[in-house]
Amino acid sequence: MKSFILTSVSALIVCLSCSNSPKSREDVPGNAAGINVKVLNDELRFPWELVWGPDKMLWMTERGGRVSRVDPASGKVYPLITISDVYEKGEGGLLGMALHPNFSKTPYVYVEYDYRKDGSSFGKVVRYTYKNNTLTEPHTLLDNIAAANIHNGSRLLIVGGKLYITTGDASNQSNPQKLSSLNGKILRINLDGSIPADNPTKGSPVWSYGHRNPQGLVYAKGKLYSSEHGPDTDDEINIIHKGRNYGWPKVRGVCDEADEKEFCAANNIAQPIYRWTPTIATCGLDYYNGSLFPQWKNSLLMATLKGSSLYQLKLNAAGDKVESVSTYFRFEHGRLRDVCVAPDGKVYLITSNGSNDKLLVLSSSK
Ligand SMILES: [Ca+2]
Ligand SMILES: [Ca+2]
Repeated sequence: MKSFILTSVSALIVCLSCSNSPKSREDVPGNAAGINVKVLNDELRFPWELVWGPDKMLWMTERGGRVSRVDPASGKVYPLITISDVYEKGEGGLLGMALHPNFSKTPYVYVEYDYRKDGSSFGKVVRYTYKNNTLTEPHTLLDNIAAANIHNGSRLLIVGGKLYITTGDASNQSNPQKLSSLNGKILRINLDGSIPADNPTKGSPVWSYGHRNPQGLVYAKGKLYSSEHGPDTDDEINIIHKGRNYGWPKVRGVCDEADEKEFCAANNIAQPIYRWTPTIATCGLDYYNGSLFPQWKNSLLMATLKGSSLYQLKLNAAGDKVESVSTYFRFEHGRLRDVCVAPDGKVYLITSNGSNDKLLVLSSSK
C-alpha cells in the first residue's frame, strides 16, 4: 500500500513508500515549494508529443491525428491538420514529432504515425511542410515499421542533422534482436530519408537494438538518453550508443540473473543507467538546466503514465549516472505523457487520460 500526505493545495503529494523494491533506490520526495502549476487547457484528447517551436509556440500531436500549435501563455490551440490516414487503436496512432533545426528557412515537420495497409497496421515517418497555416506536401521517409495494439514507440528527435526514431517491438519479441526488423530499435536517418553513411550497418537505419518500447528521447551533455517501458519489472533509462544491443527480450534491466549474465557476456549488452521495479511506465523525457527551478539543474525530467508523476533524475557532472530521483505531482493529474522545457525555463506537461486531457505549465512562484 502507498500512503500519502497532502502538502499543499496546488503542489505535490509526497509519496512515503512508493518504491519498495530492493532493485531500485527509494525515491526522494520532491519539494514542490516555489512551483506554481497552472492548467492551460483541459480539452485535449490523448496529446502525445510536445515540442518547443522556433515561433515560440508549443507544437503538439494528439494520438487521433491532430497536429496543432499551442499558445504557451493562454493554452489556446491552433490546429494545423488532422492527418486522415492515422489509425488510432490501442497504443497506436499519431505519435512523435520533430521540427527541422533550421525551421525558418526549411519549415519541415516530421511525424511518426500508424496506419492501415493491406489489412495490417504499420508505422511510418512522414515529412510535412508547414505552409499557409497547415501541413502540406506529405513525403514518406520511412515505412513498413510493424505496428500493433501495443508497443509502437515512438519519439522523434533531430540531433546533428540526423533524425532518430524510437520503435517498439510491436508485441513481437523476436523483432528487437533481429537487425533486419525496424522494430524494437532506435533508428537514424538523414533528414531526406536516406541512410547515413556512418550508420552501424551499411544501408540500414538501425542505430541501436534490443529495445522493448522506448517512448522518451532527449539529447543533452553530448549524450542521447532514452526511457524505455519494461515488462512487469525494469523500466529503464539508457544512454544510446551506436550499434549497441540493449538486451530485450533476453535481458530485463541490468545483467543480474544467471541466464542474463551469459547472454550479456556473449553480446556486449548495454545496461541501463537507472531502472524501476515496480514499474512506473516511463515516457517523455527532457533535460533541465534552467534557472527558474534551480533545484532541477542538470536533471532529466520524465513524464510517467502508471506512476502519474513528474520524475526528476538528477545527473552527475559527466551525465552518465543518476544521482538522485524526486517525484512531483503524484496522481494529481493522472497519467503524464510528455514534458517539454521551454527556453525560459518553464516546464510544460501533457496528460494521457483520454478525455479532458490537460496541458499544464509549471512556473516559479518566487
Ligand atoms: Ca534494456
Ligand atoms: Ca535483469
